[in-house]
Amino acid sequence: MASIAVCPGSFDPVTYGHLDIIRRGARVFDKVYVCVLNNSSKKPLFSVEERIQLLHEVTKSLPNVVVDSFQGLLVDYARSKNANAILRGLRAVSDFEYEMQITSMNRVLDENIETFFMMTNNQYAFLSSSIVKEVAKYNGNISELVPPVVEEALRKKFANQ
Ligand code: COD
Repeated sequence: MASIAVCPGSFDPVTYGHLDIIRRGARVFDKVYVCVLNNSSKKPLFSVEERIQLLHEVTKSLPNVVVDSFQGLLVDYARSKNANAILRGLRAVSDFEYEMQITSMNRVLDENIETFFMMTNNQYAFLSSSIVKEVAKYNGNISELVPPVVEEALRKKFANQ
């Protein structure tokens, strides 16, 4: 049986931290669906289409990675792709409580889908889309935090605001 994982997130926008988890996941699973979903507690800067386009650009060298989006529950999306795993990244203890809550909820919704966690690469432990947006908004240097195509998209977004 093929191991198929969904790597879900807001990806608003994708950072080197996300990309590191996606790359490492693609070495472990046969296929990884990177799926943009709605996090009801966040107000996104980029549209779903913009986030998908950036994800496409930065994952194009990974043949077993598919970029997608879904409106609804993560487990429903995972089932529709015959995925048996959810892949999440963990940065710090502060991530743990939230991750435990959604992992437990997802298990109640579908006990056949396992959630796997990958520890962040130390160099990205502090990195989040929110931090990147904050720095970009005030014209700070984000070249170590996001791929060039994302940097350009952020510059354009804030130039138009
Ligand atoms: N290093 C390692 N991992 C990282 C880093 C980093 N620097 N930055 C982010 N990550 C990881 C995160 O830990 C996460 O695993 C993933 O990358 C995506 O992160 P975000 O912030 O882009 O995405 P989230 O956490 O906002 O995504 C939440 C979902 C959209 C997945 C969630 O809200 C969801 O499943 N929504 C659909 C509705 C649903 O099914 N809800 C679940 C039932 S409670």
